[in-house]
Amino acid sequence: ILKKVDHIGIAVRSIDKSVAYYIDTLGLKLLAIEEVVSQNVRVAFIDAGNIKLELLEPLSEEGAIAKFLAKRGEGVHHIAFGVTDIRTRMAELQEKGVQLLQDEPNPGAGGAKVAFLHPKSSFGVLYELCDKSSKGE
Ligand code: CMX
Repeated sequence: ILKKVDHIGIAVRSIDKSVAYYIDTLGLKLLAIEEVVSQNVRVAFIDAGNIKLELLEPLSEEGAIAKFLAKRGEGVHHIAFGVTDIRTRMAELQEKGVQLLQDEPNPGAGGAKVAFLHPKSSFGVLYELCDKSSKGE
């Protein structure tokens, strides 16, 4: 049911400082920068060919990314699977014993609906389900 990785989330202290590495040094293309206030982050999407990279900078000292940076420093934060029909996918995974971090899909970047799988039930990896088909649902 999870066929395609949409993006990889990378926690950074500063998008302004790190984005030049991806654009100027690695030669990748910046797609968009936006604030996702509900997640307390500013994000930059970078085109990495078959997937995107999502740089995540905390908007304040609160929230998941700020906590991650304080505890682990900069680095890979999550892997996001592109899905359709996110509520059905969530229910299927819950039935199989996967611990979800939300009961309802949350608003994510680009108008997507998102939900996260707890790293404790995913062998140490924070996975995201990302549904762009349900924009405006
Ligand atoms: N990847 C893997 N493991 C992680 C992790 C991550 N990104 N973040 C935390 N963990 C682990 C910690 O190492 C810790 O493990 P130990 O108990 O063995 O030390 C455990 O999870 C609990 O971590 P914590 O630091 O105490 O943090 P919290 O429990 O407060 O929160 C998590 C962890 C994953 C539940 C929380 O970050 C969350 O709800 N995340 C989902 C939302 C999110 O990440 N939003 C930001 C992205 C927004 C976007 O993409 O738009």
